[in-house]
Amino acid sequence: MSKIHIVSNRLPFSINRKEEDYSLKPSVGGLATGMKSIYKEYDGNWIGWPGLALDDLKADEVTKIEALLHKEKCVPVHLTNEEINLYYDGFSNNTIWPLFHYFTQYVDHSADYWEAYQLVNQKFADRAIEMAEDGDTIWVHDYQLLLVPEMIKSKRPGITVGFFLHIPFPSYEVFRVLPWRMELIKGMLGADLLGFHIYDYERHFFSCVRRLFGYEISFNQVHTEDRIVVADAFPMGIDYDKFHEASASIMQKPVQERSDLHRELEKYFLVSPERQLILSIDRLDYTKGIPHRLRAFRRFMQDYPEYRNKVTLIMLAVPSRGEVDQYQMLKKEVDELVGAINGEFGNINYTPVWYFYRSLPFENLVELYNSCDVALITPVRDGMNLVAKEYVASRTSHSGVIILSEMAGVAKEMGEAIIINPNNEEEIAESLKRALSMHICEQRERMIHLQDRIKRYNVFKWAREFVDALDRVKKVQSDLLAKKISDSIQQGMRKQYDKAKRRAIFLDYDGTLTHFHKNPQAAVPDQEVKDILKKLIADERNLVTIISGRDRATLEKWFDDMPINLICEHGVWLKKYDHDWEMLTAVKNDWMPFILPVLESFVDRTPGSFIERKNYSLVWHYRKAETELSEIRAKEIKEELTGLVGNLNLEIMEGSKVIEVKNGGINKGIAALQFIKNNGFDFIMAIGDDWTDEYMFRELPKSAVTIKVGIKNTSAEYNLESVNAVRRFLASFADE
Ligand code: ADQ
Repeated sequence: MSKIHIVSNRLPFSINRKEEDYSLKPSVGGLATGMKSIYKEYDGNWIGWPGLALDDLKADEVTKIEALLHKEKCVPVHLTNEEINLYYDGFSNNTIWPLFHYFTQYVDHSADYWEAYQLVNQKFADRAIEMAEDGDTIWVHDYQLLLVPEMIKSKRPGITVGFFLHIPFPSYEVFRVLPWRMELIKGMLGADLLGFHIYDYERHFFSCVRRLFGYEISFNQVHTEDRIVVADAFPMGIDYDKFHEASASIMQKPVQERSDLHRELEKYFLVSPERQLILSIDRLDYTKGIPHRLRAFRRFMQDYPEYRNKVTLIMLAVPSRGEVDQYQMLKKEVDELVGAINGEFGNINYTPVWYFYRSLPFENLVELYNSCDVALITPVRDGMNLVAKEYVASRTSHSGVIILSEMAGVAKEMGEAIIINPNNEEEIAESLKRALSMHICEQRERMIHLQDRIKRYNVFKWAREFVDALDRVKKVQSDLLAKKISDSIQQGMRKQYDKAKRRAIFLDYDGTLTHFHKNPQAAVPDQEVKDILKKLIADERNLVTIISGRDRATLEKWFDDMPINLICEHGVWLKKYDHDWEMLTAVKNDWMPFILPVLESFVDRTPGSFIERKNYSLVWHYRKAETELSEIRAKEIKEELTGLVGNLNLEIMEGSKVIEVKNGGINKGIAALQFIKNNGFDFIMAIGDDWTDEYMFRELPKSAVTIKVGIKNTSAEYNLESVNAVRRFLASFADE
């Protein structure tokens, strides 16, 4: 069975040092729980940083730690203090984290960080590659390792790579700010499957891919030059039963066995049974909107004085990234706000905000989830937010209300929560009032629905769905790759080719022999193409024809120094190398004055697009225009033209970033057929990249070798992945 290995910044254990002795402490986070089930089941390794700096360890300590980790099938990537400082605190947490959470003002673009990020990502990739064999899967996690998928794939294409991003993926307008935006996307595109928490992040990612790389995206598949990459949304879940069962058992414990915190809470309710508790739990991070929440609570105390002395906000903040300036400032702001609110509304018997700046043991966390009437979860940006799910899972009584920010990924799954805008203090204050006074029947109705969903789509299901989706991606890829020309297929073709006495070779130009250019007139044939063509032509048995949508003048100018046949404007014109141009079918161009104004109106409204006038067709080019706008415009233009072309016997053709209006009844297939008619060819080959070439693939005799460029659905018999592959393929015929 092929294995699944996990790569994440941290290993799922932390290392405890007691004098000379070391032990491992398992992490309890969501990722560790979900992934443990996978890497154990699939007999893989977990590759990650063990959490201690290499410079702080002696050689024998490293050996001891490695041995402990080895038993758990964990493979350490050791990092020095400097690497941690630049790669982790630096690029990961000071560049990507603020940028991806829309805090552009905090983004640090230090080149040192970027250097270290690349080097450390390479370390992770190398370690992962060492552990995996071809056919295995490596599942890479999160924003610290965005370059790893490509680093693995480029060295070992036989390994399947999955990637999951745990934080938001920002919109293009934010992402474009980064100097290394191309590199990050390229890194991610090394994966076969990319997972995001919600569709919005996936959509932003696609938008960046389209705009930065111009790759075609159909449904959720990105077609790169030589591969298909799939992206999808997988909302991460929690270990529901663990929280639910812990909560049930804690509540059944006899009083003397209960934790101090639990007893304190009970005492509090005993003294004032009317009191209600609001819970707020996060890492102390500027993305979590903690000051906004405190201000909203102050507003609530002001607007609804009847709740003073009756409602307490329990605010837990886990210390996080304390060495970073912004986090220190945040801590100060939160301390001051808590002080101000308690000063303003508190008295000897009443403290409105109970503030804890520390991490709590699991049991206490569940007790709090269980005891608080309202969970106030108001991040300004959050990839998912598992606290909301943990609160739901712990509510064994089915009561309780969640107030949830629309900016958290989890809000998409929790329609039954009260959804708020975290910047709207008034709305949050009102929602607090609504939550605290919500009838118990309504609370239960909402909570039962939430529990149903979160229990079903738990962290194990989430991990399983990702792995199943990876299998489906492999199937899609292998179906498309089934047409790829292997060495043995190529040898077979070669035999046919050698035996043949008269060969017809049809070659499309743009996207087949040469890459697309933003300016079509710049796509002049380079020396390599010319050399390949010349060698093919030098064999007397070969009749080589460039078959293109281009106009006569351009093709003639580019190929006037070689004895080659030309078919242009998709089959309107033919020029045998020693003859004049002839028209294959009688066509007209008196329709142009009707169509031209329509195209012009689209040029005016789509900056960067332009019109090419050929003798017998008009082309609207939009490769240079802004991608998303031009795709909308392309749909509009087709709709508008469809109403006009019917009566004029015209056709609308959609090529690669072009819409062409031309005479009906003409295409590359008809032209190629006319050309080979009665000519006794015993070897026919056609290569092309877009759907205008599909006519050729369909019309030519079954015995013809038809080849589509790019991994796409096609009626051609074979696939070559790129222009470069076409050149190599043709050169191999030309050379021998
Ligand atoms: P985080 O930003 O860490 O995760 P979150 O998903 O809420 O955010 O997870 C926090 C975890 O810490 C929870 O499991 C919670 O129980 C625990 N925790 C919080 N306060 C605690 C305390 N005082 N003591 C002990 N434990 C405490 C990132 C992304 C999220 C995404 C997750 C998972 O930022 O958006 O949901 O990854 O993909």
